[in-house]
Amino acid sequence: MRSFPIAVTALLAAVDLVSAYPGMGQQMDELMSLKERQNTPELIGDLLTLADEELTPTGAAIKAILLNQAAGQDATSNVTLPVPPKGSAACAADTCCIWKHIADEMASAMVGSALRCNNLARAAIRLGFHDAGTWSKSTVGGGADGSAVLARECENRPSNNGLQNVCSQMRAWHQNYQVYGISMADLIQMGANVATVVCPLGPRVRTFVGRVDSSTPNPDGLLPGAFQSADELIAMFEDKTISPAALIALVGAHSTSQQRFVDQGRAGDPQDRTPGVWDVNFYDEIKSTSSPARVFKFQSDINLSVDPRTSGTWNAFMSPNGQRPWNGAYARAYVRLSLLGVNNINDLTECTKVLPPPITDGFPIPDEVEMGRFLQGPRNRQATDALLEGDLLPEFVENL
Ligand code: HEM
Ligand SMILES: *[C@@H]1O[C@H](CO)[C@@H](O)[C@H](O)[C@H]1NC(C)=O
Ligand SMILES: CC(=O)N[C@H]1CO[C@H](CO)[C@@H](O)[C@@H]1O
Repeated sequence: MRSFPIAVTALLAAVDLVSAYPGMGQQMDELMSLKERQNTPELIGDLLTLADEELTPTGAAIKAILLNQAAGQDATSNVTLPVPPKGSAACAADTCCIWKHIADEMASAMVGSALRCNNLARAAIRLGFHDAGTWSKSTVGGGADGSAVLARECENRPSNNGLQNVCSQMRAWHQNYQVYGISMADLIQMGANVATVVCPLGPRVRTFVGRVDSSTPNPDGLLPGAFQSADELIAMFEDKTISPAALIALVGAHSTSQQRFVDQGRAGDPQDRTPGVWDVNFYDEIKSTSSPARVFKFQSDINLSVDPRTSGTWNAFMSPNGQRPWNGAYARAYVRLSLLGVNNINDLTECTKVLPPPITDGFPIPDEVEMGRFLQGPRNRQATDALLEGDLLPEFVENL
């Protein structure tokens, strides 16, 4: 840390101080309060009008996360074992109990044989964004209300192309668990957070339940496209109370992804060299002039990586030092995103403890040779499909 030039140090602090460097002490606190004085993050929902003395412990905790005063991730909280069976009185007595059952079921569906996160996981992360992201300060209604599934936005809006399978899966899970009183809105956000933490190196984003569902279609036109300019994207996210720095953290979710519809001729091509892994190679690759053939870059990501308002944050998330600040910044930004349009924040319950543990100690690529061949080679259906499923790549790659 000491070897960073001042500007980089200040930037890392601005991006995410608390969770990147817990307990760094005096020097960092000063940088943080400087940043805070310059640009206090906005509050959202009922937190805009509630006085501090009216806040529940959870309301106060969320407010602290939004104001950069507490971490948005939590690697260690855990449930008490044994977990009561679903349907038991003991399980019904604890709001988070049923969510432990749900999170376990989700986690096992979201990882493949290579221990990378799979298609369902990626889609669940994107769905979390697309359900919540239909809210803005300048429109009415919308947000994290389950409408992506309940109002069939998934099926009816081109912006949700590729999310149909995860929406069917959410519908099936909801069918199985609605008897326990869960909302679709919470199910979708739980899905996103389980998916994020089962991706190797992904943060364990603090997770809250108690959102209210809606089956009314949300405002349309509030989600971004891959050919938009940095100007448009920054304005779109600022209208959601998401700062340019937070936007840069959030788009890092493309670290895991494999596009299908931006260029259908290249369906399954990943956005960095390590699809299914929540690492910072995405930030490197977007700026690299020597990416392998299979890495497919969105123009929107390229534009954001070079815009003067966002390039500093982008650079701070690149390797070799970007992982920790990125995870912290992503988690904080995602807590905000997951609560857009939610007007009962003060009544929510924190259930982070039900999430699987994070994989924090690095992730050696188990099929490095095959991955190298895949990345450098022409399109290969077998390898692409294995990658989509989070499975080990086949040993002998034949071109199809
Ligand atoms: C600048 C804003 C953004 C743009 C323009 C954008 C655009 C896109 C596009 C075009 C795809 C590919 C879809 C396909 O062809 O299958 C995609 C995938 C994805 N996006 Fe974004 N996105 C943005 C922000 C975000 C954010 C904020 C998140 C999450 C927090 C996110 C998470 C994902 C994930 C996980 C995928 C992979 C989905 C899958 O594999 O099924 N994106 N995004
Ligand atoms: C919670 O406890 C279980 C059982 O001991 C363990 O497998 C799991 O890794 C723990 N989770 C976290 C987040 O530490
Ligand atoms: C505002 C901005 O940076 N837009 C650019 C995004 O990328 C495309 C393709 O390089 C450029 O044509 C735009 O000018």
